Amino acid sequence: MHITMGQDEYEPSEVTIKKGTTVVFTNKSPDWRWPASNLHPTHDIYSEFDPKEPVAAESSWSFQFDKVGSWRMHDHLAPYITGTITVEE
Ligand SMILES: [Cu+2]
Repeated sequence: MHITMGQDEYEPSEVTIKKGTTVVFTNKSPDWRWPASNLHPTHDIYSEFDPKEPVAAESSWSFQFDKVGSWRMHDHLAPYITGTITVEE
């Protein structure tokens, strides 16, 4: 599964995956990106879903979703960019 981090949005911004799926977040914006669990700024709802550092332009960060649920996310450096990853059994 692949999500592009663009200038102003995730593409796609809503996805449904099976538990254990790895999602690759690729930064196609010219700026740093930082995908993370809500809530901003602590990312406590799914604290492992957080690269803990920025993702440079043209770079990627991968995360394996092992928890079933509907996980809202945002960009930590541009919190108006939001999305939802739903993880099913
Ligand atoms: Cu944040």
